[in-house]
Amino acid sequence: MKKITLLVLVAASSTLAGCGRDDAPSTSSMPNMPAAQQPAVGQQAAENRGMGVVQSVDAANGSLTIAHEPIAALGWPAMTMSFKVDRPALLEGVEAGEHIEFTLRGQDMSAVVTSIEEAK
Ligand SMILES: [Cu+2]
Repeated sequence: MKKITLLVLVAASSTLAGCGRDDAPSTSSMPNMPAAQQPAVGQQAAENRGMGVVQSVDAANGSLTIAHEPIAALGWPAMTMSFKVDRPALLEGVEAGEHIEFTLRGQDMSAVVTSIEEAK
């Protein structure tokens, strides 16, 4: 009984992560996979790469808005959203309309941008 409750909680938190979409990757597609071997929920240290177009930069708040492409590792669809940056210097020279590659730390809407480079 205790284990079942835990699995329900894990499933619920997976649903909350990832831009508000139900994108839990493997719970239904691999029913025989032991829970312990599934990707850990809430690995805040993991970094993922994304690509997108800068919509606006808010240097005063240390944030920018990116129309990002899907980020498969996070199960995110393409969308426009605002991100905080890890440090203000990341925003230097970044302008609206710029195509960028970026890295994200975190797996939900509060993910923080840790690097920005111009896309080639
Ligand atoms: Cu998003």
